Amino acid sequence: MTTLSATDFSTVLSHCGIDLAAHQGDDITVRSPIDGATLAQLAALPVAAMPAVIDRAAQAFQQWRLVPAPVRGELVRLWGEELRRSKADIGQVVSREVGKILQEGLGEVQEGVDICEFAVGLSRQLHGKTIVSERPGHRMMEQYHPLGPVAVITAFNFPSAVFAWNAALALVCGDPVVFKPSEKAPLSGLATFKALEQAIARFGDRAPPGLAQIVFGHSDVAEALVDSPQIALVSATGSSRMGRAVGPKVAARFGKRILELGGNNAMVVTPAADLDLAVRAIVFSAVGTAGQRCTSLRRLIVHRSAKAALLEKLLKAYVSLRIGDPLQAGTLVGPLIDRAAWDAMQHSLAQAQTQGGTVLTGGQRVLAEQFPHGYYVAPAMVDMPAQTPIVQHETFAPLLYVLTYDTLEQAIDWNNGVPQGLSSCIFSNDLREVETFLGAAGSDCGIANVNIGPSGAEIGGAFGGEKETGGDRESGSDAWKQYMRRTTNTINYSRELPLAQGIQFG
Ligand code: UN1
Repeated sequence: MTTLSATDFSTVLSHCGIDLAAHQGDDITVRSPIDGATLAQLAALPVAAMPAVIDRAAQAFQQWRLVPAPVRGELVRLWGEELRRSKADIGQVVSREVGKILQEGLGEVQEGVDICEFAVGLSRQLHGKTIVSERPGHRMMEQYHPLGPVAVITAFNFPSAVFAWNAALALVCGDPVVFKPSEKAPLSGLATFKALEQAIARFGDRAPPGLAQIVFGHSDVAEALVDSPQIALVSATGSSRMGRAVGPKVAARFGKRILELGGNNAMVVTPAADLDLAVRAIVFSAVGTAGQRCTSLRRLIVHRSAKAALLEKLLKAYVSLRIGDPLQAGTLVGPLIDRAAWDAMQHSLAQAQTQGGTVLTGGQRVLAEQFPHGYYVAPAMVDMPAQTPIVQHETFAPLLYVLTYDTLEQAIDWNNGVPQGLSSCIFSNDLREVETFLGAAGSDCGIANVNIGPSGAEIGGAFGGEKETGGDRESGSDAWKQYMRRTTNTINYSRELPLAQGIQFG
């Protein structure tokens, strides 16, 4: 039995402003990974409808770019208010639809609130620089202007927050948004979008029609966005395989892109680590969200001298994990998103064993009697003799590989020796080890942490990674610049026309 009946769920949806009848259709079946129950049957937008959607966004851009940025910020402030108000409901939808525990569902909505607040502040800080000119009577400066419509294509695992990261920044930067949520999690996306619609309604006619649109559909709908020259920026989150298809298409039309792709995140545990702290961080980052964050911990690189003590503590923690209904208080590990995820995990486990690995714990399906259509799994840990091909592959499941190192150099080589470059961390209280890991010859990832795990980043920092992770950044810091176009202006207030580089002409 799950804690949320079908009637309760439809009440939660209606609190979020969702009327399923308005989206009814036969194209997309939304199932809860908790028990396999059908949550909704939705209509997909036919691809032939996409030009009109994109035109509407382009029309909206003509007006929205002229609204002063702090006024645009006011809309995002209202969105943040709506998200705060609906936090409990949207959090439930996320939990029910993608199976993450309620705490994490709520945390995800909070991430949306946080980015809205960040974006409101930003709306008064879209600064360019003033630059000295080499010519007398001249001044240089740069300005940031709105870019154009932004397409936001998201994955199932952060169906609310990743839309909010992108849309909050896009909107204050002066860009309309077209949102294509994952087919596996359209309701969480819709709930988050409805909060934005609510904010737009309160904001009134200062918001042009078509400022924010949501499209349900299959890959052809996403492709229409990717291929359209009217879409100035494509922000896509998903697998490296997806990014390999999207990246070149956007590049071929000289569009901008933000790609947030696969991660294969490691933790280095040195002899100078606080092991109890490390254990807590490992458990949260390896089994939280059932290992289905792009920042989940996948590789534990531990010093030979610390290994036995660390594994002893860790195995104890693993066996006491509460696996089950993510809506039940006390559960720490919910189900995998679907059967395909379970199959992929089994395949990787088999490969790991063929490649010399020893399963230390977990890997088996659990609760199959209670939830015949839910794929619950005991989080697995596999001791590996080296960084074999399967270890270099991202498996989206709670599957942690353990590697044993002797020198810090070897540990850093392993940390960097995978195609992905999203997140990483070191557990050590030794300043030399820590700074080496953070330095130029240290971790090559977009995120490198000390004494915290690789997942659960705050919105204030730029989020993203190198290599097959895509190379781009979203969320905090100066990621907003990607949602704007920069112009460099040189202004001559003299009566002469000196040329740069001292050129004499005529
Ligand atoms: C993702 O998994 O796509 O850092 C995003 C984290 C979250 C975001 C993850 N704040 O784990």
